[in-house]
Amino acid sequence: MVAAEKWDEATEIARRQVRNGAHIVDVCLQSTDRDEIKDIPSFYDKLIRKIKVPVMIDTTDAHAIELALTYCQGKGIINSINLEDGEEKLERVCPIARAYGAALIVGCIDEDKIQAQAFTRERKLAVAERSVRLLTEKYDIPAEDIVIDPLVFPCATGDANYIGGAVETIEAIRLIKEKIPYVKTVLGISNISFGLPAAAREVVNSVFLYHCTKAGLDLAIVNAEKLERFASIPEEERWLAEHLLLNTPPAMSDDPDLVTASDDWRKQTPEQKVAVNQLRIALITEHFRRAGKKEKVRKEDLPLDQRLANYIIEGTKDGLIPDLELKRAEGMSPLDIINGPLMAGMSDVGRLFNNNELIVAEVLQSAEAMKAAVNHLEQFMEKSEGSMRGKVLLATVKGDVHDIGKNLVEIILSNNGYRVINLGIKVPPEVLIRGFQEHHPDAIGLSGLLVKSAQQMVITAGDLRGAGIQVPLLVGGAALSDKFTRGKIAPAYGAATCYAKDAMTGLSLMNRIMDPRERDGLLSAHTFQEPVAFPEKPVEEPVVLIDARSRKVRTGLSIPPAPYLDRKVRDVPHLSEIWSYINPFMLYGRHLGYKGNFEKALAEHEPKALELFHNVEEVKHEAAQFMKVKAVWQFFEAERDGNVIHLFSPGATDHMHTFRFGRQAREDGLCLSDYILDPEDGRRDHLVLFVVTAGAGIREKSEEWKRQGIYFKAHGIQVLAIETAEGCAEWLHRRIREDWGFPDPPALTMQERFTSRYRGRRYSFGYPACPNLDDQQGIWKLLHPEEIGVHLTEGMMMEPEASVSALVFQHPDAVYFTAAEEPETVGAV
Ligand code: B1M
Repeated sequence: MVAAEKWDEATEIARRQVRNGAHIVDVCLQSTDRDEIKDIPSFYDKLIRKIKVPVMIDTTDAHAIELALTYCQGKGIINSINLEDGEEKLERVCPIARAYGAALIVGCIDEDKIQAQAFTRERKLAVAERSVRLLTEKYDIPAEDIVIDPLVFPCATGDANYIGGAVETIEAIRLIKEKIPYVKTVLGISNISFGLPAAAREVVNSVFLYHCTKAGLDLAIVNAEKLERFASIPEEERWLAEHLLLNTPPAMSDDPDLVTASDDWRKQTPEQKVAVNQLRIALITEHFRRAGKKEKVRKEDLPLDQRLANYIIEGTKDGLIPDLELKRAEGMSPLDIINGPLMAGMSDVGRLFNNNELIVAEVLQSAEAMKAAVNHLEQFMEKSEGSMRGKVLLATVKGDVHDIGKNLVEIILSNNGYRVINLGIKVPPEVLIRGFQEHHPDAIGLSGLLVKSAQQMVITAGDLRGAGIQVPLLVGGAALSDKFTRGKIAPAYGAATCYAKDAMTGLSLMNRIMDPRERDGLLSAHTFQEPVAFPEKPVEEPVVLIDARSRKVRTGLSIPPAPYLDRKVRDVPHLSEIWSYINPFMLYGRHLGYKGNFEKALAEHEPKALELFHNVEEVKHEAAQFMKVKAVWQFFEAERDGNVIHLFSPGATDHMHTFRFGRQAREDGLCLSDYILDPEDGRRDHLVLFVVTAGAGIREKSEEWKRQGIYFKAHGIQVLAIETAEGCAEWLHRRIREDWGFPDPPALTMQERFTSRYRGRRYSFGYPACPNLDDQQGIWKLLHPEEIGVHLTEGMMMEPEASVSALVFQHPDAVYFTAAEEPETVGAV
């Protein structure tokens, strides 16, 4: 590829290595028949756009090193220098390393005329100690930036000089880690198995790596695609490899010389050494000859159909088109290729997702590969031809601007053979009915975020029924539940109504609906004519709802003065600052599907975490070009009156607005009004209202990428926008605390901030403490968030979708709680 200057394909290997778990990519462009200096710009320019892991620059040419370093983001690693020609290489390369802050790989090689490459553990340690002393004391290289390479000699070439080399390397690592603090160690593993059959090499490499890692090895240069996982190596093969590496004599042999040989290769006689080595090489070679080509089948050796399915499963497009062309050349029609190997890949993606072996982010990359394949094949298909498994009419219900969930459903369905007519957001029933009459879909999918939207789904279902529409209805959305679907929506619709907790569930429901063997069973199981009586909560003793302040909330505390009373409207410029307030669990876990503690995994360079992090960084990179974060907030004088809070313009006697809140339906229940302290010497307490948004232009950008089949970015930008809005709410709340005179303790961590370990609380209408969304109108009346481009829909949702509104209380006893529903508060009482 480099010779053919196929830079895209060549750099794709790096991406595949990272996908296969590489934490660093070693790049060697040095070759006798090419001009490395000329190749570096073409190769590195593409490379750094594809991978976000550190690059190890593998060359001896100082100019090439410096040129390559100019492309490296973050810390580069120079591979390598040594003392073979004394300090010459150090003089040439160390200044460059210092200038770019690059780490240095130092080989255990010196000027020794007999054996420059240190073989014994003692010599390796000696050369390493001398190198580190020179580098740290004379060339001012920090010890942390030094990576010692104790060298690997092949153990199976029969060359007597190298017998025992594996043991010496393993023991040298142990010594170096013990004697030279701070430095790291690295090895080019694959040299150890040079000369063995490929399948034996993978096993010997893995077993050697295992022992080196146990000895303290930090970095290993390996072909991530060809590394057999130690745990999955059969016991017998592990044994064969270990005895070859350690040159262990056989327990039984009719050759007395062998049996008496010491287990420690250094105590073996030269004859014994060679004899043991020969025996071990013969045994492992014979085993793999008999085992036949067990070796992991190289991609290119896989059957074409399997390869085509793998592109989808692995979400890679590298080699996809040529293989599609190969398949077409075999005479298979484009439609059969789609419905055959490609769809097989997509259904495997579904299975792996349900087994938690693939996360949302990876499913999106699989969909991208599917889209690329279908786009390519469509040019060879009759217009009339279409691999349609079914047609789905999809919409977010009236009054709701929720897009992100619906779009994910569209991406998954449309790349599994379904034609999706996406009617968009805020879709009233009459538009849905017209859409049905125009497209005659096999099913209708309704989406919505809020409880209000779930209620709108009941109305919509009733209107669809009224229009005589009875195709299966699929519903989904964050505030929706299977219970509500069966209990309320299904009876209103009168035909099959299925709750889909996520997009992949939506897909498996559609697959069953379109499968004649499963259809009737599924439809009848999801048709509920009568509202399903759910066991009602035991009727508790009716608690007399009082409006007395809960005793759990202290009074008589001094009222912190408000810093300002005028309305603040801000464009929040520093995106990276706001992004530091994003809760990683929500962004990487909840929305992109990462399982486990993302931050910890990232710190440990866990491959999936790394790749996801870098893919999101790419989205951030794009978002930085156009994402706009805006905020509006204001402190209001506030007085409590039972369960209501009156807000006043500065010093006014008549209140300008009243919010009525629910109280916990229990003894001494809490109510948000309790957190407003009574006036003190005529000085009122305050309540802050704010609205923030990061949604401008997001939908348009996401639609554009969705049309182009760039699904990770299409979903990623929406996810980033909603979490940026939430991050901005966290950022602004902190700022309000500072302005209000009670900044967070300096030691407060962001994680503690995400769990509200600070004074006061912020509450958003619609959330349990103040569930009445209609109160949003009060915020709009007082704050005019239209000025930052946020509008309220008839369903009390904020448009754009990535927006958050909140009330901020300063009371130190404020906590989160669930209040009883309260009659609406609309306008001044
Ligand atoms: Co908030 N929010 N939120 N919110 N938010 C909820 C929904 C809420 C339940 C939290 C709570 O009370 N605990 C609550 C609603 C309660 C109620 O209705 N009263 C709520 C509220 C009140 C609000 C605000 C009003 C708060 C405020 O600012 N005053 C506000 C409204 C925003 C607006 O008006 N524009 C708001 C804002 C936000 C954020 C923007 C910060 C953010 C994004 C919202 C979004 O997704 N657009 C957000 C989030 C993240 C949530 C929670 C935590 C998670 C929602 C989520 O996962 N979205 C949610 C609480 C919770 O669920 N635990 C909550 C991601 C999206 C991909 O998932 O929408 O579920 P989802 O779609 C899924 C499935 O539902 C399914 O597949 C999709 C993909 O897997 N699916 C279908 C959906 N549609 C389908 C159609 C199908 C099939 C499957 O047809 C075939």
